[in-house]
Amino acid sequence: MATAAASVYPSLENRPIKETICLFDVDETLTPARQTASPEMQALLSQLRHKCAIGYISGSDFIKQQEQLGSSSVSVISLFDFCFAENGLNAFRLGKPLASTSFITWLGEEKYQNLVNFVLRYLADIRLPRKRGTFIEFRKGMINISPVGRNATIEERNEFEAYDNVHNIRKTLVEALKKEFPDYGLTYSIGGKISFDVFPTGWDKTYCLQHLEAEKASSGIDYKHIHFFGDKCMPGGNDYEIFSDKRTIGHAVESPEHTMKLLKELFKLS
Ligand code: M1P
Repeated sequence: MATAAASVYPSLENRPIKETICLFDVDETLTPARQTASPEMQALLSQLRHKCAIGYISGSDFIKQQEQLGSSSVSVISLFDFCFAENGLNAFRLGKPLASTSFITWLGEEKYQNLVNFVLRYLADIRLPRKRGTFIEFRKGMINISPVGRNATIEERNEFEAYDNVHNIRKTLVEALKKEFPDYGLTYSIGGKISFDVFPTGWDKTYCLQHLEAEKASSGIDYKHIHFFGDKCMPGGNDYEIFSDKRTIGHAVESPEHTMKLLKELFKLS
């Protein structure tokens, strides 16, 4: 299915703007947070893909992008040339997986359990308006920690976010983790509404750029112009590193509508 859909577009070597790629964050850049992309956004991305390569880069796992950008009949890997889930630790090029390593291999079981045990004890000792399920999500390239739990509904997510804005639940837990594990080489990134990501320092969204750089040797395409669009581009946000990386041209957006406006202006789309 992915190959059939990709064949509608010129091959990467034959795109009119061949050395350009547009990379998009997902939540609040292509879609409202944890929701689906609008038909207008899907149509615009399809138009853009006739001109240059397109990809997404997300801290979330692949299942979420399938829910938000794909559908029951369309695989998300057919909609983008490059799909970078978990900051590029789980990556696809034209529907085919690219090689990568994992968080657990890098950290090791012992340190991992020290971290998990600390977090579970910490969360057991705090009281919140609500707690739901899945407080730690184990992913290939990171773990995601959520005090309210990843099973929270949209209403419960919003409630936690408002509570966290006042009580700094996530920031305080991050500070405690930094203090407890100063030598673990981990980065803590508050990117969404109810959780934060924990990954080896350097495995932020810039991790995916190595896959694009490798294109020069594999397909001969030198992506000289890597446009990145994201909404969390301020220091501390999970788009900051890739937005400010010298290899990218960063665009800070406020919403999916803003992304569409910029794309229309930059690439003369309608
Ligand atoms: O895309 C940003 C973040 O989205 C989710 O965050 P939350 O559920 O807290 O809104 C998570 O998947 C997180 O990993 C990701 O960085």
